Amino acid sequence: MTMTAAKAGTDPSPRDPLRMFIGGEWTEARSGRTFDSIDPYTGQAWAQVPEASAADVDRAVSAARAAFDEGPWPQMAGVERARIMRRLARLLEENADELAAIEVRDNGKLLREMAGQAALLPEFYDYFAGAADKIGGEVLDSAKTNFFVYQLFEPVGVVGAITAWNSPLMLVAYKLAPALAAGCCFVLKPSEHTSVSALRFAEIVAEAGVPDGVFNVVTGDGPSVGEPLVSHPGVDKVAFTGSVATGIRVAKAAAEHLAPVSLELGGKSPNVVFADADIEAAANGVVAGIFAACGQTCVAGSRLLAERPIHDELVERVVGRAQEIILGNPMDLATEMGPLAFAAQWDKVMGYIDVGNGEGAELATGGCRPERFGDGLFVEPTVFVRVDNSMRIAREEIFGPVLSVIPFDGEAEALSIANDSPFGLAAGVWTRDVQRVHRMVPRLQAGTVWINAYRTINYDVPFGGYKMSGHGRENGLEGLREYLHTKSVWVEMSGATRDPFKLG
Ligand code: TXE
Repeated sequence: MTMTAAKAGTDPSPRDPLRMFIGGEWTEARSGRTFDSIDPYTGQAWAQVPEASAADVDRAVSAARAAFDEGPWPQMAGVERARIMRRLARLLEENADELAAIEVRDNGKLLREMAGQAALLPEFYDYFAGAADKIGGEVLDSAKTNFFVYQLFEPVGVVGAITAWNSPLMLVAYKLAPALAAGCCFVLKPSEHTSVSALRFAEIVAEAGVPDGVFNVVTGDGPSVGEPLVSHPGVDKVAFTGSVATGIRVAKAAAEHLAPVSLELGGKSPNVVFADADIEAAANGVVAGIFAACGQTCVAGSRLLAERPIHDELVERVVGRAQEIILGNPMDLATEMGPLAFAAQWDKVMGYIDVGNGEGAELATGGCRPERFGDGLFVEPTVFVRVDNSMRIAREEIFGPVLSVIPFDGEAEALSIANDSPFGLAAGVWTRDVQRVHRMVPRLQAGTVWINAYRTINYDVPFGGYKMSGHGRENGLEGLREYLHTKSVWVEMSGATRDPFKLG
């Protein structure tokens, strides 16, 4: 055991420096070095995490490679893999409170949000366990009738996964649950801001009976650990969640050895409210879209497109609710917004507030660090009005509690503004007009569209982006296909000799 984390309701701080999990063993970094994980609410270091290097990555990939090439996992009957995954799901249920508390310490998100996520984790493993014994293959009705042709779906091999800090274990589940079901082996590099939950999670994976080497965790930063992982020739597939700039670097590095990459990147998602919408529900959805999780979510509804007849009333409601948001200790269940996750993130968000003011947008509320938290990493819920879609605060991902409100007239203009973005992750549409809904949905350039709702995601529904928001899909059966190769098999049945110089 690497850490002695306390149970629910008590302090989850590990007492000793943590160790990584490689090939079924707990190990320090080769260098012996560690780095601090900082609790963003207290500003204090609360855990020491191994600072890995390329040598540790190589150990982890070799362990995963050996587990894949020689180990039982890919050859095991799907039903047996499913049994182990369900054991993992039950253990995750038992440890949900503790995992939630660890995540709050690591990234400062609300306990009420992280407790919900921790409660959902087992369902990812249950859902994909249900698919593990149904992967099989398919007989093809080929026009080449002298052949019996079928296709097999096989695990892609060793997965190198890199995740972000905003929903740490959930982003792992998006990747690991389908990868395990497919029979893949896995090396995870969690964000350097939130490594602790991944290490505690590894203990639970081992306890569930996942064979040694199938799941490995290496910790450290992007350049020294992430880059060697995605560049490693022993990695067959890369799965990444993070920023666009890093996603592009990751895709280039993986391209050097032609590993396929799935990328779940940023967004600047429009929340489009028409004059005929239920305005109370819409205002609530707008608040959920941008102030939940302090706006630190890839699907944040950071652009509010408001139809002119209801623009002022909607802004008034959203601003009113924003001013009532309870800021405070993320562990307190009454709190609605905690601190941002780390100091650089706070600097970035405050920088964008300066940009918005400089660009001529009008600050309707917020824009400051609330005084009562001293130099804590808090940002007031912020709403800019009179935003033009060409402004930087309407085009760039801020990843904080900053809403840009843009007025529009009619459906055509709504669509044109909504799609005028480098991103295409999600969109919300608020209207009572069912015909409008069906006109809008096919025209919106986004991987997820919510109608009269916002920020709902589930393990059984594919999730991913258009344009600079990335490619590939996570969750649902489409998420499973990311971890499978297709092998076509031709069995000659006639026994005839064919012309060796003719195709087919
Ligand atoms: O992201 P990075 P950061 C956006 C958001 C945020 C900004 C910075 O706008 O403000 O990114 O966050 C690893 N090779 N999003 O710095 O750099 C890194 O160690 C391989 C939005 O955390 O993308 C971490 O594990 N890996 C996004 C992961 O990549 C590398 C969620 C993400 O880090 C690497 C997160 C490299 N060269 C950030 N460099 C969303 N939309 O959900 C870094 N990493």
